[in-house]
Amino acid sequence: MAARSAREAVKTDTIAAVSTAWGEAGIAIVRVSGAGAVPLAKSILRFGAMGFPPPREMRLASLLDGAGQTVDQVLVVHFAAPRSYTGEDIVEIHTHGGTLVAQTCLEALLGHPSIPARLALPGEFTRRAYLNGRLDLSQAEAVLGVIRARSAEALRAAARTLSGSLSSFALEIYNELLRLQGNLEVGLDFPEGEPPEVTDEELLNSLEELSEKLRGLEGRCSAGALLREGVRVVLCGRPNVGKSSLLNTLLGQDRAIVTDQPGTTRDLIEEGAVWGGVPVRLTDTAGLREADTGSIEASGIERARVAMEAADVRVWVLDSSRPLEPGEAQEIPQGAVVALNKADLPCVVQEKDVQAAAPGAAKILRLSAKTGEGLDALKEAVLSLARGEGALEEGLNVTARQLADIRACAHAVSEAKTSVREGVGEDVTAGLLGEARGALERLLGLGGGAEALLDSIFSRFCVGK
Ligand SMILES: Nc1nc2c(ncn2[C@@H]2O[C@H](COP(=O)(O)OP(=O)(O)O)[C@@H](O)[C@H]2O)c(=O)[nH]1
Ligand SMILES: [Mg+2]
Repeated sequence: MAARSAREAVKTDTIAAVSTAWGEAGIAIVRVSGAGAVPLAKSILRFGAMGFPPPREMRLASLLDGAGQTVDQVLVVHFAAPRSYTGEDIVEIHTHGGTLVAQTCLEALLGHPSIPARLALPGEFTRRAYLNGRLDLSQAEAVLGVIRARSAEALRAAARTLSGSLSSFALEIYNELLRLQGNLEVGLDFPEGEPPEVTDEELLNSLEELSEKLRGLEGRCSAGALLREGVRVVLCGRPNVGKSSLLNTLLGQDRAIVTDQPGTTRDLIEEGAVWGGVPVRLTDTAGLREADTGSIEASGIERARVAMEAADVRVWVLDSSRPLEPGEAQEIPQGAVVALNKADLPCVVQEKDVQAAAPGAAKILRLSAKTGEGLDALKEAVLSLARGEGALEEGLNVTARQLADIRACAHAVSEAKTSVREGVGEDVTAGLLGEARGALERLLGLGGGAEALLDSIFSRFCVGK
């Protein structure tokens, strides 16, 4: 009951915020949403002879401060409920840029003696859009994807999700699950001997089709998650093999210190780049070797290990101009890209030697941090590892949470297939289909997302969105 009334309050308060970034700029936009939006706007604005604008028409007005003095000439637009971003009455006041005008406008709105309004919480406008059915949860999260996009490709993926590509595809799967589950449950109510609604073969075919669709969706979403979160790439290997040089050449700038003294890089160095439309976070690490415990170098090595754990792709750097050190090739982690650096020098270590010593390596490439030779191939190898099956042009911008929901759905469908094949019973299969459906309900926020989930999603937004 308490939770419900909190939610009602969230829905009915009038909220206001400055929706543009702080600082000097051409304009700033103050946004008000809720039943008090129009009367509040009228109370702090003075319009010319034409009066308050009809919905979706912009008009000039004077913004008044508490004492009735004109503070600024502003443009005002009004969106009437339910045809607005939040589904409520919205008024937007476009002031001249500069923090003070927008702040004065906001204070005038929040300080009205008889029409209550409060400052919006982070993401609250978008949360209301979701609560009022203007967006589903996957679209609401895509709004943040659009705001945070770090590359043009990521922005396109977020826009596809926002326009409903993910929702419509997921809804199609959802409805199919509902239909199959319904058929099974009808079958359950039939007395012995009645013909079943669907044969096992039909059911298996339908489930197979669903699995296929979910695989496609998962591929598109992993590509999109990549675009959204960026790929974390860690450069690791023994000291002096050229990790810092490689970072610098990849970035086109001298970011990390390069010396011929082993153990120079001690802290992690992180920089962002965009490769082939994908945002990448590159981390240079201290060389991995035994160091005196407690030394500065030892703590750098510990951080390097943590960074390696968290990375999407590990690039293991070797110096191909000198024989490998004992145990060096054996340290190469499974699935790493091996960079045989210093290819500009006479070659001592061959690809095939590394292949034999580290059969788990995903790719072995000769390159030179000094001349830049082989670096494009390295970028391509990193991206193709991170991307997996999905094509970026089809990518849907999803969060890790959404990807997990899609995977949970696919998992339940595949369990359902097994249960049909093994003849475990229709009630079990129906239960699994219900689970699959539940995962999609979470994805889309159908039937009202749990309050805690909504809090965690919308708290990542800025105030005013
Ligand atoms: N010839 C040549 N020297 C390199 C190359 N990459 C790095 N070096 C040299 O190798 C030494 C160690 O490089 P650094 O980047 O500090 O290695 P780190 O300890 O792995 O970070 C420096 O003297 C670099 O100039 C390369 O591709 N070719
Ligand atoms: Mg270094």
